[in-house]
Amino acid sequence: MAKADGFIPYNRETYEPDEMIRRTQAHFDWIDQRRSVRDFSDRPVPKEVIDNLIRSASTAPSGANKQPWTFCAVSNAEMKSKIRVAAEKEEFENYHGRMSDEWLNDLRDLGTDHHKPFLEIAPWLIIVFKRAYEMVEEEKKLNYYVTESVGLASGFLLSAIHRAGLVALTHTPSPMKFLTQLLDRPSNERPFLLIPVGYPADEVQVPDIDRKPLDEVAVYY
Ligand code: IYR
Repeated sequence: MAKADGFIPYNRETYEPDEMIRRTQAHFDWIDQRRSVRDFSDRPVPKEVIDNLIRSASTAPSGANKQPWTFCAVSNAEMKSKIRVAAEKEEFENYHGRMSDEWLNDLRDLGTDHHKPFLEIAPWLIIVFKRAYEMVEEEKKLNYYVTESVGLASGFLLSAIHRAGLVALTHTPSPMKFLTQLLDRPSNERPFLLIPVGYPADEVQVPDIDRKPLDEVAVYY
């Protein structure tokens, strides 16, 4: 088939319905094992693993293929401590006045509070920044669907972390402006998520909460 310049063939294996059912069931069983974890081991994780996780995240689709994200990977103990101190300061305010009673009540099952020891214990913190625009030779260049794109990349990142047998938490110590300052990011970048990554602590526990069943999340027409 003739193709326009700038296109290349894309050939992927396809499957018969029975095999698709088997594969999609197996994928669900696997990804359903992923949980947000707040108790990490301090066991080191090689930088090469983090490189590969970020490479996988960066394969996500994005508006006009602008790939409007930056992943800051922090293993330096001093920097992790600074991030913990600043995050706990914001979270103290969140838990003591900034969050509504309804919000605090909704968090009860998760057992969270303003203490965030995992920010020092986890071997890596990946801070995802969204790039609102690009500066190219002092000219502002647009990015598109930035939040959607960076959300997708973060989802890809979480699934790659799960594949590695590691655990993570999608943490949002808002306001997150302190991350721009501590990590010295340029003004076109905005902090999006702070994701500690590592091995789980020994005998880790997670909240006994459920996924919604299919009939609550899917509508067929
Ligand atoms: N950012 C706070 C509060 C918090 C908010 C939501 I929404 C959560 O799902 C969990 C926690 C914290 O990290 O403790």
